Amino acid sequence: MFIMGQECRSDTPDWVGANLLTIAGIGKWVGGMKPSYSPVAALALCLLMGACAKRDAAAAPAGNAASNPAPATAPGEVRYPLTGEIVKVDAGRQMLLVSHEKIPGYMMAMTMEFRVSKADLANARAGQRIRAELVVQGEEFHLEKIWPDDTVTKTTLDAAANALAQDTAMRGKEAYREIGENLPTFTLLDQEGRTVSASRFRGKRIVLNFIFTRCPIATMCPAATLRMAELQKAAREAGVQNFELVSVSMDPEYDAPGVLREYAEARGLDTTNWSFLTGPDTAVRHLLAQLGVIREFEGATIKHTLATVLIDEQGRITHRVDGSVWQPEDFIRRLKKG
Ligand SMILES: [Cu+2]
Repeated sequence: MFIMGQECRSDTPDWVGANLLTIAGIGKWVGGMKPSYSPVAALALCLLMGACAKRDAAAAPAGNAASNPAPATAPGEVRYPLTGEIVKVDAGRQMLLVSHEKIPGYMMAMTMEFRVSKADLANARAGQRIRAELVVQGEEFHLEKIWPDDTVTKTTLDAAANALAQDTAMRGKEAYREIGENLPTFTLLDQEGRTVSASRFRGKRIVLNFIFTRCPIATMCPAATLRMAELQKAAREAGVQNFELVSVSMDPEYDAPGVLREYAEARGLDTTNWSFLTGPDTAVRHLLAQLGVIREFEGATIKHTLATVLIDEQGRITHRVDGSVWQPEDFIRRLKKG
């Protein structure tokens, strides 16, 4: 399910009220939607779908992994962490056969079938080690938030996240990277669960931003994604070469690779040169800090700013625009110059 604002105005803080939100069925962009924009510096209070979920960790300081928003939990639903190995991908029945480890307090180790989302199914490979959330509701159960959990992937992601954290610490007050400085080194996972490092984009221009799929404020993340899609189309029409779009999730607790894939597919987004990245919260947190984007968990909400950054072929930051008020033409002009 996707949430879209039924109104696109946001100059007053009353959009915090649920009256601006409507829950639409699986769908596409609101066709022809032309949002008007909130003031540039406005901090958005993004109401998460998890509003009904309890937030014990809410009081923890922002940036603490434990302060991530709780999953959107339906009444009577219980969630268990699950680890195991995919034995078979049954595309026809949209099921994964998984040999899973013991689920303390619920089930012993066994091999059984789980229903998964179409995106998770498309990402799944037989023989792959995964971790996921087992969602049980009465007789119904399925897997959500599936992450690759093999040793190589885990080690690579953790090492990169720790290096990035150390880099922030070493830079101290200069952690924020200004125009002219390099994009920090990072390793994350894309919407297909593949490991992606910053170095993969060397030799290409990148436009990078941060979003999260649960963001219900039409003028914030959804508008940013809409802009990126416009930019992608305009860049292609203008014949811009060696150009990639990167959208990093600021909500990795919820945005597993399959969630990002579903987000892109449901909106008909073209991922041939557009990556949706997620990964350890440590990596995301330090990337946000170094690129000057604020994210704060507050109750069941995420308060965040937005920034769109242009990076050149050598990995240098050459331009940035804060907020969702930016014109694709501004970036196209700069992309054409290179
Ligand atoms: Cu948002």
